[in-house]
Amino acid sequence: MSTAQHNDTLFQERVDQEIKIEPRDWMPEAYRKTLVRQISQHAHSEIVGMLPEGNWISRAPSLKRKAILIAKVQDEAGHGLYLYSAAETLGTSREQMINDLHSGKAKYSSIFNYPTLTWADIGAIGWLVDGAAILNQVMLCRTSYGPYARAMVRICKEESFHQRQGFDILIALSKGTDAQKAMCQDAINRWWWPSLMMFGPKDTESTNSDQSMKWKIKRKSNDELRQSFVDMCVQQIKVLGMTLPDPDLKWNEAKGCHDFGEINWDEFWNVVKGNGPCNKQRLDARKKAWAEGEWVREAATAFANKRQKSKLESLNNDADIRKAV
Ligand code: FAQ
Repeated sequence: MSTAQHNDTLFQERVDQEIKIEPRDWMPEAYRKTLVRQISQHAHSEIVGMLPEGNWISRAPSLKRKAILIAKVQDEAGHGLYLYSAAETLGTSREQMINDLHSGKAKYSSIFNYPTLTWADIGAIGWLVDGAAILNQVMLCRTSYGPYARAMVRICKEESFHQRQGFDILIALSKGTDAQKAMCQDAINRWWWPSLMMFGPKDTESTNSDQSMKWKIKRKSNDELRQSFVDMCVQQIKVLGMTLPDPDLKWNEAKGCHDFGEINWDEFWNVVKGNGPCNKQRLDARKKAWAEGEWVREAATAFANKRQKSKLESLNNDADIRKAV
């Protein structure tokens, strides 16, 4: 057995024994690459994901809803930052990751390329998008790479609050006027199918799943998670008194889960390839924010350098005093 094969075997044994992989541990290059890809895409999704909801901060229907929405959007920024930090531990710079997002090389979740047309969309995002994100992310709390797993624990706690706030918005609308009820149903209709797409392609089409499952980066397949999501939403929609826009949705006694209609995979790939309703708008907004934040990054670096310099100077002074005594 060659040294490389031996290392691979030892690595897989550690993964199988549920020993977390840490930044300084040896890891196959392909494992590192897969993690950088997934974690950076995840980070980009959190940051781009601030945009559709951010649109509604100035139009929230009350001061209370505005304060809650600001807190939620701010949480998403925090998630992005933990995730960029986790990806940096794998030896990729944040600048590189941001460049890859801006050049279109790195992906981010398809869901954030849809527009938020009404206030009910903010409820639907919280309920459906955060709901889908939680299902996917709970399994990632047990992912094999330590820094990613630890970041996910806090993120999941915050996402649970996000989902509840979304559901709360929808409950209020579902008990409102006929126009509010119609707005609630319309938002659910528009966000339902894109939310199912968030889990990624069918297992048979998923290029990364097999290896990611073997390395325990992923613990459940795209289809398994999607099915849990459908089963969960079927129960929750009853509380809202609304419907899910799928005539093929029905309980399958033999399988013990719900059957549901075929996802429009052409639409999914079209959005992933950059041709969704808001892809251009989202990337333009991120590039603009990055350019306008240049002076902040410069100022923060200058401040950090100055502090470092004065810290070194005071250490040198201490050394001089010690020498003199
Ligand atoms: N959109 O082989 P697979 C959130 C790509 S966070 C775009 O199955 P994998 C919080 C995939 O990258 C939401 N592209 O891939 C929030 C791959 O292409 P590549 C994000 C997608 O990695 C809420 C190709 O298709 N969550 O919502 C998508 O094994 C509210 C083949 O796919 C995460 O990122 C998609 N939906 O499984 C924020 C969680 N699906 O890279 C604000 C972490 C697939 O080879 C407001 N990520 N692709 O060129 C994951 O768990 C996985 O990466 C999956 C995809 C499950 C997303």
